[in-house]
Amino acid sequence: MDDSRDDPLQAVRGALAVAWGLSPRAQFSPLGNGLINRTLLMRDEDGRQRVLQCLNANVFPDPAMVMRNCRAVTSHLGRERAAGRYAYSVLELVPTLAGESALVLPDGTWWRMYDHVPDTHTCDAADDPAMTRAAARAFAAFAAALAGLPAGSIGEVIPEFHDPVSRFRSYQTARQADRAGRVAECVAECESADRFAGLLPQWQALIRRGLPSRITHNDCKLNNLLFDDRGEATCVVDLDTVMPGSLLFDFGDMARTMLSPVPEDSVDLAEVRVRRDHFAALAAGYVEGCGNLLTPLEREHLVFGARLVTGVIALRFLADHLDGDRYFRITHPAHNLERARNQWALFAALDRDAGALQSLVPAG
Ligand code: GN1
Ligand code: MG
Repeated sequence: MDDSRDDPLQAVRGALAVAWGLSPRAQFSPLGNGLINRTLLMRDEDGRQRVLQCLNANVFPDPAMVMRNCRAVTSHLGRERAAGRYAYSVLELVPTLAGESALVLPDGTWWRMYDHVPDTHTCDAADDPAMTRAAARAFAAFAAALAGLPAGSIGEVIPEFHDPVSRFRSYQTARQADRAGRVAECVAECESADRFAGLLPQWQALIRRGLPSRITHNDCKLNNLLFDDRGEATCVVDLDTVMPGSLLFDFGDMARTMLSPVPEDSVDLAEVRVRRDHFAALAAGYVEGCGNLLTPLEREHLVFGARLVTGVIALRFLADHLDGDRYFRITHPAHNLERARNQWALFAALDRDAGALQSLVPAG
């Protein structure tokens, strides 16, 4: 971003510089492909690089809770790493000069800074099964390391975030309201949503059978993991949705972003498919990384988790399209519909292959 008059940071640049002791010539450029928060790479004159984020207050109604969770997670993982029990890098929050973990500006926006992990990059689709396996191991190790966090130390930042029943209800509400007048052009996508509802009784049965609630990441997309220049998984990022959840949610988000050869918004639906070699790698890496965390009930339902989460995100993209695009960042008016179509295509492919895929999950 330059210093021109349309600099989108102009209004806040001075306050950020004062809060974190940056030079007036610090440069900011957009970073990553996140759909919710605004993320910038900050380069200061002395060569320092940091990641600056503005929390999306529409999505996170209690930013103070988000920051408490982030502090609890990063300090716990830091201790696990120091004790040799966690092999990955840990994000480090950079406090303001006043010692606060976030800066709250008079306009109500929340800003926070992380150290930049040097020589790393993100990927939107997995090139080869070795990458999928490494990613699964890293996200699994993350959940396993968080198992030691005392219950109650992490708040629920977005209630019912992955809850399929509540997500289906919200989709129905959006369809009924038809705020953007788009329902008529989404008939096929709404039919897919109705088919998804067939999974809900099975989900409810799993809860009754004692599916464990754990501290999970809840946004295990491939691009929430940093890779180093040799292609090794290095650091789990995007900690804002770490909260009580199910391992099936984490496995599901990995599946939906690593099994298909194309990103979640690709319009080339003929390319959307489940790569079995990637599934085998995903399951092997996940079981390996979880160690003895995974119970038989969880292990036996990993493919169910993949179907469930792929369906839930398709519902969320579709509901947002029907609602007039108020939640996810889009680049063009049909973007959320394209994402929904892509994820419904993947959902159908997972449904077709479910039995064969589950048989590829190692015994652990
Ligand atoms: C959002 O912020 P980002 O892009 O990492 C979303 C996830 C979705 C994802 C879809 C808080 O994640 O739940 O799966 O987009 N995060 C939130 O790409 O809603
Ligand atoms: Mg992200």
